[in-house]
Amino acid sequence: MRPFLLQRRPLTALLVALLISLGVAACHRGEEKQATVAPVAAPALASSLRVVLWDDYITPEVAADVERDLGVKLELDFVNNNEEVIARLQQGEVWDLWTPSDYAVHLASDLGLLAPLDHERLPNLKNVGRRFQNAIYDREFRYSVPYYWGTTGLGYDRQAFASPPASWGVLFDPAQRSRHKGKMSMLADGREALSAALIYLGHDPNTTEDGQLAAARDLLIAAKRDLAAFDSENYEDNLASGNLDLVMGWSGDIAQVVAENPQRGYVLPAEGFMLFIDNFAIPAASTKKDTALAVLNYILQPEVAGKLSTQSRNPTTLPDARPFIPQEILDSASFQLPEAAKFHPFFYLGEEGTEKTEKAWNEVLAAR
Ligand code: N2P
Repeated sequence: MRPFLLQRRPLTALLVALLISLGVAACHRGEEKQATVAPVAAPALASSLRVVLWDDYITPEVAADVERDLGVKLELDFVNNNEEVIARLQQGEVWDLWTPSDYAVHLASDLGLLAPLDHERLPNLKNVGRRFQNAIYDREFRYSVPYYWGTTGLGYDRQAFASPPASWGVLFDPAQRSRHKGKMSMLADGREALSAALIYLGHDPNTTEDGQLAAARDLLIAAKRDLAAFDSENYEDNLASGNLDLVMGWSGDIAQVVAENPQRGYVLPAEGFMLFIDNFAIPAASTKKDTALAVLNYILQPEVAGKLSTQSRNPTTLPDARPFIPQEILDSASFQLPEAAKFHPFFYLGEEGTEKTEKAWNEVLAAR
């Protein structure tokens, strides 16, 4: 616990530097490095690979490219929750590739659920921006490769709000909330939901302090009575269709909705918000690690990463992928962090802290 706390500052510095470097990368779009196009030769690749990932993280189009170029059929399981994948891995489910978030890499590697990555088989690792190299949750890409980053904020229907709902108060202040009773949802994700409540209360979203966690839990229980749902699966559709006025959600997902319909918006709450880094990692139980490495190396090509980033609208960690992303997407909201933005990274909370947050979240889910 202690060494982890001592390491907080470098990550914040890393993220600030990362955000600066993304801007710098935009200025150097012409100076594209020679990309490694050929996938690394891996002996006797398996014919299929089971991948568990967040929605949209690999598109059917890129899966078809992988099958054509490597002869590997990707079986994609979409699970929009780190803790659910960890629980299923612990129960013995076998996947060959997974997209854990920052803190979940640390948690899963501590639990022995991830395989160390053989960098010899990942020559395209060099394409990952240097700013991502020393992430606090996994130094030097030992178990994971950062692939996307994004923010957690609020998607809203412009017709339902006179001005952008730029505060978590829209969910947590009873007077504001009552105006949209039954027309709002929050992510079904303990770390995310508790973080929003903690930020609104003025606390560190990575706190493990009992009183603060209890206050956040109680705030979520009160909000729950007026919510349509805790939902991480269908909220984009509900925002797009007008079923809901407001959804707490992830930047890339909401950007896809906004791109289709200018009557929808995305706003980062003024009190602060979470910034995530999602990664690729190979579960320890995979029996097809060579094939998983070959597929991972394939998607670490700038052109492939550019295609995936364009479709998911999640900013990529590969600076050289930017020339493969349309300028209007590079300029769009989900690729920017406003200068004065108050973002918080997710930290691994240690064994005890993880148990405490899971208990608080289970109490929210069980409450009536
Ligand atoms: C799902 C995006 C999930 C990001 N499309 C969560 N870190």
